[in-house]
Amino acid sequence: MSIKMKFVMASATAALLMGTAAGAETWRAWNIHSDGHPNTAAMDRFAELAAEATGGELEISVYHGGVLGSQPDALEQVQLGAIDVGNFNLGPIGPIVKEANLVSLPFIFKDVPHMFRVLDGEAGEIVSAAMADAGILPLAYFDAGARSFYTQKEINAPEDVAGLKIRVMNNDLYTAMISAMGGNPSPMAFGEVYQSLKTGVVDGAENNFPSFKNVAHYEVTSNYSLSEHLIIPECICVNTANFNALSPEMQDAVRGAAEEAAMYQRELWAVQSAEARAEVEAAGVAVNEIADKGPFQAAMVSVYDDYLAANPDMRTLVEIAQATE
Ligand code: BDP
Repeated sequence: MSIKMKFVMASATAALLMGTAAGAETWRAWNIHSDGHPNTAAMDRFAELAAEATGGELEISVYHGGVLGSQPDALEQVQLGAIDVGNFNLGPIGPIVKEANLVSLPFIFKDVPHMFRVLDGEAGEIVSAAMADAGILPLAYFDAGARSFYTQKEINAPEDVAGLKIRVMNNDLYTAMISAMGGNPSPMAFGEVYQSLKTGVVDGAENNFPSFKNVAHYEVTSNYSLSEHLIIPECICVNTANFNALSPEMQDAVRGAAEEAAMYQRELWAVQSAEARAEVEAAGVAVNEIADKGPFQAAMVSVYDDYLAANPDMRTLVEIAQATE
């Protein structure tokens, strides 16, 4: 039997299981990244797997390159159900869902595996439930590595950030983080950063290697300093009501597709982060290790203190994360 035939039969079986009466449904999916980024491949895979698992009952049209709007706008659209699903970063979710801010506290995680252990545990359950309540239900989580600073000079200590205008994502915690190092934070949409770096509107930004490479920020930057100050997961997140409106079988199928796509994303991420680093280095970007990150962590004490004083109800969540081995 040809592969195509097998697929048709598998789809027909799935369609029978799902019940075909309602007819196919189409979801609009948001993705900020373009071709060549691991998340773009993972979102395409998610759409494919969802179609397969639902026997074609759910068609997901993925709009890449942020064409459906900036991330903060797209998140609002998801809450309203105008965009059904997307690959979102938990950073810009923080201003909407307080609990999601756990992951935006600088240096809260020891490394990426620790971040996933926290997400897979009690803290993660609290964060996911709060997101779902706000209309942004996480189906699975992506690896987004760690974010580090890039500017026209080496950063080795917080003093090196002092006086620099640094672009950050839309979240007061990032503004506080840069201010605590003596820098000038500049919240800005991702799509505007290249031009701002190029024309000197900002002196630098911070991101992981795949995103740094994919949107060509490395072309207008000379140094990437491994501060690794933020380890922010990303999700495949869906409008909660639209997901709940699916039959239980369809929900299982879509969740399974998201989980499998996320596993695929994590594999791609490992390979492509290393490749992206090698590529930007080959293109002339100097990458430096930071011998002692202690001073950066010390500079964040006031950020934690101020944040927890203003949000005392976040203290337990922070403690659970910090106590996670
Ligand atoms: C990338 C994230 C994306 C963010 C972007 C940014 O994948 O969600 O919008 O950084 O810095 O790494 O805005």
